[in-house]
Amino acid sequence: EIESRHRLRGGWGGGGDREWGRGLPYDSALSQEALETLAEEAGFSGSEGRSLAFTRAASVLKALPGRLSTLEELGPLPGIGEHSRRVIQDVLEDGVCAEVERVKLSERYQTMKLFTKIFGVGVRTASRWYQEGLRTLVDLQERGTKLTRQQQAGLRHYDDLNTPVERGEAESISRAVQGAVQRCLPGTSVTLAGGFRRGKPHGHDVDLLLTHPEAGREAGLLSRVVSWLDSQDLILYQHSQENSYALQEGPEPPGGRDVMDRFERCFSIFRLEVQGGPGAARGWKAVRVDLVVAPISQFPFALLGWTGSRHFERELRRFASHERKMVLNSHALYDSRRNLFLPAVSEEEIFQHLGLEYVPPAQRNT
Ligand code: DGT
Ligand code: MG
Repeated sequence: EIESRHRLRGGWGGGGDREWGRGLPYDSALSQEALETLAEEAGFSGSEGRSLAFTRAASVLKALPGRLSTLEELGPLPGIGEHSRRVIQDVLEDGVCAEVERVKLSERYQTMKLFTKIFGVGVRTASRWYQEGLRTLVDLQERGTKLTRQQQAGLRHYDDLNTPVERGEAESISRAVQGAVQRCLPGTSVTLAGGFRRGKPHGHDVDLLLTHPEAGREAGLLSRVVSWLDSQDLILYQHSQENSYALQEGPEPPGGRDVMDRFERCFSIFRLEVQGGPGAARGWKAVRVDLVVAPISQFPFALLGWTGSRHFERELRRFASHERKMVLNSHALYDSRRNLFLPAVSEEEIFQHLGLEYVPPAQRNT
């Protein structure tokens, strides 16, 4: 069930964050898209390393100021390997890269993309279905494919869940959750994290962090909140996971890739009333919402970890471990040289511990 969290996202239509971003020069946006397609394809083939290399190269392009018109301008940029350079060169010279076009047209890539966009379906499941000869969403239904409850919900709400969530919609869901927590445990705060906190106007889901200023009071909160929301017909699907984090266990081993954190958490699909947009005719739209409960002492780490972007988190954790011999995750920061946890009451303090200047959320997009 956790598979879908780990899957690669090309963003809406493969363009990543481009459409809302910083007015990228046309050429470099095309190269970026090409590299993201190859990253996605590598992920579909289970080549995580190759996938990460293409993702990094795309991120380097994204961070470049100004227009890119020749490959030489790139110079010896770290993070852009031989293969990626070739792709960029093709795009600069011909407007397209033949390898990327072949990938985009391949039946396997298209099918993998279709299936991994189902909530609850990851690369492994999609790949198995492909090998079994399944090609369309109708195939899944007609051939009686065994689906988990999560995948059934994902299939039922496929179109809605693959329609971007607008900021206004995220805020409205945040308010509904705010209302619910005030009933269940007054004083609880609800924070909109993820891409919306970084200033994106739309996203694929709504990430909400819950915490209470008095340590321990948050215990048992999530199930009460979810029950109440459910009783208001606001929830179409949900499954929860208990908190399994214990500081005494010590830090996770460094270098553990993009591991799930261990907060108490609810993966859900909300039923959001809408006036316009794709769901207007029926008056509502399905929206993916993650509710995460963090104890107050871990909140700054959770906030930093859940604000993203994924790439920013990966690089920050890598910096912590390689340059500072510290282990950073969404629960804590651990100094391996001194064998101690470094507490923090704010994100600013975490950056201070790392010896870095504070990076505000809006600058964490690459
Ligand atoms: P979006 O929703 O596609 O517009 O983009 P984001 O940036 O909101 O991405 P999302 O919702 O997948 O995740 C938000 C951040 O939270 C991202 O930096 C990674 C982090 N995150 C998501 N799921 C998990 C998880 O299971 N464990 C940990 N540690 N972090 C997670
Ligand atoms: Mg999100």
